[in-house]
This record gives sequence, structure tokens and C-alpha cells, in this order.
Amino acid sequence: MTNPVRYESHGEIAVIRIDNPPVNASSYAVRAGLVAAAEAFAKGPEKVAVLMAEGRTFIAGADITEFGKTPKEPYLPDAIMALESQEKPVVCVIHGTALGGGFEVALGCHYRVMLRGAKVGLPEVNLGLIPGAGGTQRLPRLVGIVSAADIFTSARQVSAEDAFALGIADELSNADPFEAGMAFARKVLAEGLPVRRLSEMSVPPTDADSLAALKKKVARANPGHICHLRAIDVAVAGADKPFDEAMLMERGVFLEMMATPQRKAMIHAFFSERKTAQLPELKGVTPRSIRHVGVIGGGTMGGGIAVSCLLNGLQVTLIERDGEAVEKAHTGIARTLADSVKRGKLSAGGRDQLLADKLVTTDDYEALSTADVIIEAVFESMDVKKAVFTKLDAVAKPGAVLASNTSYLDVDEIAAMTSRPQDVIGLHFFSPAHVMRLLEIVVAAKTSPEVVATGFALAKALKKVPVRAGVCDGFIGNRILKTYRTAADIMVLEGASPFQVDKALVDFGFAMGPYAVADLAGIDIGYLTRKRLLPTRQKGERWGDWGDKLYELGRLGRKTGHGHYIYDDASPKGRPDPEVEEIIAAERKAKGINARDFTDEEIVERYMAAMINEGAKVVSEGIALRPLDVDVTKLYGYGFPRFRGGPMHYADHIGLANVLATIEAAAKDDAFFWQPADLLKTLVAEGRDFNSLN
Ligand code: 3H9
Repeated sequence: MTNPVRYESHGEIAVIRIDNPPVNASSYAVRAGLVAAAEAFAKGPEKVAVLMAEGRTFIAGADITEFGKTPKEPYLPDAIMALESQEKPVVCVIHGTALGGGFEVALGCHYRVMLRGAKVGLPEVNLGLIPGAGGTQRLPRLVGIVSAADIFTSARQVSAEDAFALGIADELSNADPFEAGMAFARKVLAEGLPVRRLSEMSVPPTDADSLAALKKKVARANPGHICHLRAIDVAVAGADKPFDEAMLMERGVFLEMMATPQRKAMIHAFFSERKTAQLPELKGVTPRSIRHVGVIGGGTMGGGIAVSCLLNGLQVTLIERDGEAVEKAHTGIARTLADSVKRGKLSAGGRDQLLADKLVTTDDYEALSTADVIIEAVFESMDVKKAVFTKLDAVAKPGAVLASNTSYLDVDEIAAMTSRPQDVIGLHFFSPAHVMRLLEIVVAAKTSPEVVATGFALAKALKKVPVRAGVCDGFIGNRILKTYRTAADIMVLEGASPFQVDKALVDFGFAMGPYAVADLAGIDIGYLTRKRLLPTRQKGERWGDWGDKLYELGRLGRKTGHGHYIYDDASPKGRPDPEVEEIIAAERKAKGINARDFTDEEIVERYMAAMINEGAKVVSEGIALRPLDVDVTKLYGYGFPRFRGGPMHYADHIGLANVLATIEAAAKDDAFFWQPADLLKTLVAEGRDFNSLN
């Protein structure tokens, strides 16, 4: 193996180059190389050293693929100490993103030069960890505990300009890393700048109120997570300790976090979201070019898709049915872009330019004749969609990708309306489409690989997380949702209250429970779905009718102030409505059901078992390629708690035999609903887990 760290002598300046593609992670060989380079510099004639990296970025962090294995010495804190303890100045040049251990290496150097456009951050909490190579100790000594904790609990990337303002960067440069490093090294020599070790500085006084406010904010933003508050505690405790003791304490907590299921789950999520786009069927397939996107329908979904495309540099033509609807759609898009300006994501000038140069709104389908991809986002009705695709077939240029944003309808049936089913695909966005990162790419029977590749290329252009799905009612996400929502409804019929179900699931880590979600989406949505599926209901199937009752009473959820919950000034986020319990009690009575008590554990167990079981069916039918695709779908589209890694990872964590046992026990009361997936039974019989299929 070639050494990923090279030592070069340039007269009085030593240059230490790290070259460990793709992201210069601080793997074992890099750590060993850094220690060797530090020794060479200590012994060498050079008077100043420049540490820099090759390729697209400075060190992006510890090598995550090494996590969970026995750590190999030298550890990163030791390699950093080898640099910091030098008696001659060490200058670090940061380009790309210096993240986690990469930023910690930079903090161990005596001076930091950042190229404009570069960023630094400590995103360890996104992996269920705390910074483990001095991030909780050196950064507070430089910027104070509150600023440091804000950086390492938010995992945000700090721009070069902000880093300079905070004192993290000593200089900003427009040169390349080598030239920038050499220039600063010459300045060190000319001005006789001294060695400056953060470990020898003391932490500036902390404002207790600001710290308390930050802790409160962090706890509220990260319910269920262990690492965020632990990281703050470690920073606070370390401030009063000698540096080496503080570092030992940090290392201890880092290793403790490394051993948690949360760390395992979050690293599973990290790698899974990168694997969903790696499909054997796309190897060597070139996507078609995408510059101009047509969107049909300017409602919430179509408008969100248009905004997502505009914000990512694509030309957009949006079609509505008449002048009034065109006007409304245009106003809606302008409003969403204005929000982006308010949130600092876009300049006012940038917005004006997008509206003037990149967006056309019209009721004339002919305007779609030059579009590369056309996404239909009209009302969810097969007849309406079929009519749209017939028109599209007439106006779209040859080779245009024709996509439906349907959430559950049969894409094969839609494709059959055209003379070019090979160009038809499902692109299922989630609302609000310019915010939500999941994009289900629904591949129909005749969709060509080039069109699939174009769907994935569009996802990349829109910075979305794409998941390949096959055709079935609801694809991956909504099909599984229907099953666990039914499991929840059955528990409510049997005696749990919607409020207890929601609370148990929020305590488990979901941002919201299913009934609060139903109120947010609108009770009418569930009502229409139930009506659509009515003809497919089978003998022995159970369901709850109280949703229909709520609909009939005009209790449509948040938008009418009443749904399962009451929404008013006193409780803008909703408070349980006793009337709902009465409606449910009446239904139980009519159906002859004796209510029983449920524990919160039982609610979570059944809800998760239903989700996992349907996930297994979706995988075995090829609707999802692997269990990890189910995990990513639920994590990015359905608010599944990231610290649990996704339902299939969670199933592996609690043991598939336990999931099967829950299903079999529940099946004693309801054999129709609780039919264990064959795949689940096979894996249990063979002693394997879902991860073995990833
Ligand atoms: C840490 O540092 C702990 C320390 O405090 C203490 C230690 C003692 N390791 O994302 P991309 C791979 S914790 C190994 O597609 P981009 C990635 O899997 C770490 N591999 O590119 C992918 O592989 P493939 C703190 C890594 O340009 C390829 O690189 N650091 C690592 O969109 C390209 O990645 C982080 O959490 C890694 N650290 O984004 C940073 N990072 O091609 C994590 C990436 O086979 N990384 N890979 O699929 C990132 O946030 C992004 O990768 C980055 C580039 C922004 C760097």
C-alpha cells in the first residue's frame, strides 16, 4: 500500500501532503503517516511546515468504515498531538470540507488558512458520536464553549468567512492549497510568527444563561438522541481540567458513544443513503440531458417541484388549466421563493432572476414541446392522469421523459396511454417538494434503463435522496404506511386511544404520531384513500370507521381547527378531543368489541412489527431492492427516527425472531391482518438478518 502522507522539503518549508481518496478520511495509514511526517519535521532542517490535502477536500473526518472494528494505534488524538507539540510552526490549509477528525487535525495545527468556499464542521452527532479528537476541547479554547457547542451540536458547516470572523481561520485565500500554504509559511518566516497551541490556552468565561438556552434548544431539537448533550457536558467539564485529562475524558465518552446502538443506526443510515443510487442496472447507462423541466399542475405539489427545480438551476415550464389557475400557481411559486429569500437561501436579486428568466407559467401544453423531463402533478385520479398523458404524448419531443408524481397509482396503466411507455416513469416527490429529500423513482415494466438513469440524475440535480421502487399500490413508502396505519387503527378499535398511540410513537422517536399526521395532511385524504380501496376489501379484514365519521362531521384536521385533536389559540399544536374518544367508543360498541388496555411498549411493538413485516414483503416482491432502500424511504419521507436507523435496521437490532413472535402472537386475535412475510420466516429459520440482504 502506498503511503497516503508525503513529506516534501521546499527549502525552509516542509510540505506534508495527504492523499487518501475519495475524501482523505483519516484512516490508519493516514494517522501513521501524520505521525511519521511530524517526526521527520521535528528532525528536519525546515523551519515551518504546511499540512495540506490533495483532491477534492481536506480530511472529511475519521474513516467511518473503521468504526465498530478494534481501533488501531496511532489514534487520531495522538497523531494530532504529534503535530501540535512541534517546536516549529505548523500551518494547515483547508480546502473543500474539513469535517470531524479533519477539522480536529486543523485545530491541532498552529495556524489555519482557509480557501474561499471551504467549510469546517464537527458533524459527529449525525453519526451518534461526539467529536473524539479534541473537538470538544480545542474548539472551546479558541471560540468559547457556547460557540463551539453550537457548532458541534448543530453539525453545521461553517463557511470560510464565518470561520475567519470567529478566529478559527487566520487567513482566507483564493489560491490553490499549495500556493496558499506556501504564502502563509513565508509570512510565518518573515514575521517570525510563533508556535501557538490551542491546548495551552484556557477557555474564555462562559455566559451561563447562553449555555442554558443552548442546552434547552439542543434538547428540544434532538429528542431521543444521547450524544448532543453529552458533547456539551464534556466540553464544559473539560474546561476546568488540565488538557491531557480533558482529552482522556473526551476519548472515554467518544468510545462510550461508539458502543451505542444509536451510533450503529446512524452509520447504517449514512452509508445506506449513499447506496440507494448505486444500482447494477445503471452501470454504464448514460442519462439523458436535463435542462428544461415541465411541470403539470401548480398546486402544493407541482409548485414545490417547480421551486425545487428552479432553486437548482433548471428551466421550468408549469402548466395549469386556465388563466386564473396559471396566475395562482405563479403567485404560489413567487411566495415560496420569497420564503427562501427570507431564510437566506436565495438573494432577492436571484429570486427576481429566476422568476424572470427561468420560469414560464402557461395553460398551453405546446410550451412543453422543448422540455427534457415533464412531471405530472395533477389530482390523484387515474382518469385525470390518463387524460394528461394522452396530451403529453402528443406534444412532448421524442426522447422526453414523461413522469407521474402519483403516490400510489399504477404507472404501467398510465404508461399504456402513450405510444412511448419506455419513456414513462414515476417520480414520487414528498410534500413540501422543495424541502423533503426523498424521491421515489418508480420503474414501470417498460421503462428504459436510460430513463431510470435520468430519474436518478434529476434526483442528484435536485439534491434529493433517490430510492428505486417497483409498481404496486403505494410503492415502497405509502404501501408500508397503509399497513402500519391499519395496525394503529386496529389497536385503537381494540382499546388504545389515538392520543396514547401518538404519544407512544413520539416517545419512540417519531416527530409525530399517525393521528397527528392525519390531522396535518387532512382527514379528507385518508377518507378518499379508504373510499378508493373499499372495493378491494376482503373478508376478514378489519378497519376503523371513525375517520369517516370525523370527515362527515367536517372535522378535517388542522385546517378546520378540529380533527383527532382540537387546534385553537390555547393549543396551536393540538390537544386531545374527548369527543373523538366518544365516537370511537360508539364504534366499538356497534362492533361488539370490548376495549382492553394497551401498554406503550405493546403499541410500539405492534406498530413496528406491522411496518417491518410489510417492509419484508416489499423486499421479497422486488418493490424495494434491498432492506436498506426501505430504511432510507422511511427515514427521508416518513419521519422515522434516524437514531434508530430505519425499520429494517431496527428489526435487526431487536432481533427478527422477536418481530416474528410479536406477529404470531397478534395473529391469534387477527389472522387476516397479521400474516408473517415468508422472507421474515426464512431469515429467522436461517438465523440471518435483513442486513445480510443489503
Ligand atoms: C469523526 O471524524 C470522529 C472524530 O471526531 C474522532 C475520531 C477519533 N469515512 O458523501 P459522498 C465516502 S466522525 C469513510 O458521496 P460528497 C462515501 O461513503 C466523521 N468514507 O460525497 C462515498 O463513498 P462511495 C466525521 C467516507 O462530495 C465517498 O466517500 N465526518 C467518509 O457528496 C464520497 O462521499 C463526517 O461525518 C468518511 N468519513 O460529500 C463526514 N466520508 O463513493 C462524512 C465520505 O463508495 N462525509 N466517505 O459511496 C460527508 O459528509 C460527505 O461525504 C462529504 C462529501 C461532505 C465529505
